[in-house]
Amino acid sequence: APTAAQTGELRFPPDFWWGAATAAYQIEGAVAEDGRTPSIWDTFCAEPGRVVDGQTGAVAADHYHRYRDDVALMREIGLSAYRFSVSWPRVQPGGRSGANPAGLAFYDRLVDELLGAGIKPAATLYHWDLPQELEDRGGWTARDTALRFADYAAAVADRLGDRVKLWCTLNEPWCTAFLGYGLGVHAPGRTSPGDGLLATHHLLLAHGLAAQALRAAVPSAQVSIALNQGAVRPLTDSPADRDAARRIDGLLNRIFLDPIMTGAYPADVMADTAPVCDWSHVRDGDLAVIAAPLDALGVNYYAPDLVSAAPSPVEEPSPYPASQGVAFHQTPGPRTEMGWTVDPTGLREVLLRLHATYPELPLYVTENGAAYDDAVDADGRVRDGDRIAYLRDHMAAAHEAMRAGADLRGYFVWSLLDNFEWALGYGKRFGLIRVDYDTQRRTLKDSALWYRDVIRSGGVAV
Ligand code: PNW
Repeated sequence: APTAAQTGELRFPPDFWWGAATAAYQIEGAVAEDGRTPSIWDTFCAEPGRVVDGQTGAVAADHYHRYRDDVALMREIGLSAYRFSVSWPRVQPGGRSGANPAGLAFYDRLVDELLGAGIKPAATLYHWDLPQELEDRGGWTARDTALRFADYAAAVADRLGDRVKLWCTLNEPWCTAFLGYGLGVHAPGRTSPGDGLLATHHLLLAHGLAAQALRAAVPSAQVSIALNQGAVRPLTDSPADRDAARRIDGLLNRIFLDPIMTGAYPADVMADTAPVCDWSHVRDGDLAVIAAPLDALGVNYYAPDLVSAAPSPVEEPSPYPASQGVAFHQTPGPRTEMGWTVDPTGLREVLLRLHATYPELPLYVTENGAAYDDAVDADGRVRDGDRIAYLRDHMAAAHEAMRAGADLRGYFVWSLLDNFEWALGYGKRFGLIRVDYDTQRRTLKDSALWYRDVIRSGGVAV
């Protein structure tokens, strides 16, 4: 038989977590069932012009009713872990009342179903569905929202903490703060760069308080946060372009990572954003809460960024506060349906930088994947070779980072199922499993069958 080297097979550790990820609002549907109240995404979707074709998550992939079938499909693929998110307004209607037993019961059933299938549950507490009532009181620009989040985290930990193997407090606070409050293309659709920075701090405070609540409820809880971490590259080597890259790196990566890991905001980012934010909302003691030790860091990686200094102030609205001096460019290379350039070297770069900066920090890739315009062939198969190539090349990049020392424990494909891709609606399909939204029929794409073989063999053929 050929050796691993001859066939070009990259071996992963036997205890490596092979996962897939989803988020509540993107797959569950059942938005008015069992006591759930509206979230900011229900509100946002109802506003004309916010989401492509006025689509909403009201039904989505109907996972709330089909979770048993979906877990059976996960088992067929052979997943060792599944990352889902808990819907705050399902578990704590309005975000302020007591816990809703019927809402918690859904996640209780899901977790048991996963364990019965031999799949480790990884739970995200906030994947963007803030209870609307809390938004009406200021949302993430209000400090109180962070305190409410800690109560909610405690309720979830009380019910699921004996079985959840990994917690993610927040998913991609960059998106919530800068797409939701700064640029306004995500819920709640506010357009104030200063609000984006207020939201950043209150999200981080919520993370720190929730970490405390999780550990108080379950001393052995494994606590992480899923951050967008990207490679930000300068267009040229000029000092001006390099400074533009420093600025965007600060607002994408370091503004979230540094307070958590070191207990301080990056001084350059505070100076850069002074025109839109005086930072007086940061109170004594907050940073100590935010810097509670992490058990692992989750990295969500899709594509690199390419930036330069702009010759004149850029007028096009940007998610990045106070960055009118920065121009964004398309990284050369093939792109996915999202328009995002396929560049696995960025993932290796991100993992190696994290390893170099925080050598002891265990890492998970909590999201990585691609949207493609999958066709269903006459024989019912979805031949998504482009997705297989994307996943294979990113797994190979992750493997390189591991060989260079990064302590990567697992990898979650975004996403298990085709789902509601936020403001872009159902047109962008990220799933390993195709969903026919007319019939709710599921079909394993070729990528799912390929992933099954990767998991079975514990290696990726390149
Ligand atoms: C992430 N950007 O969102 C989310 O965690 C998922 O819910 C989502 O479906 C997935 O990636 C694909 O979009 C992002 O503008 C949204 O750079 C926007 C950006 C990045 C990630």
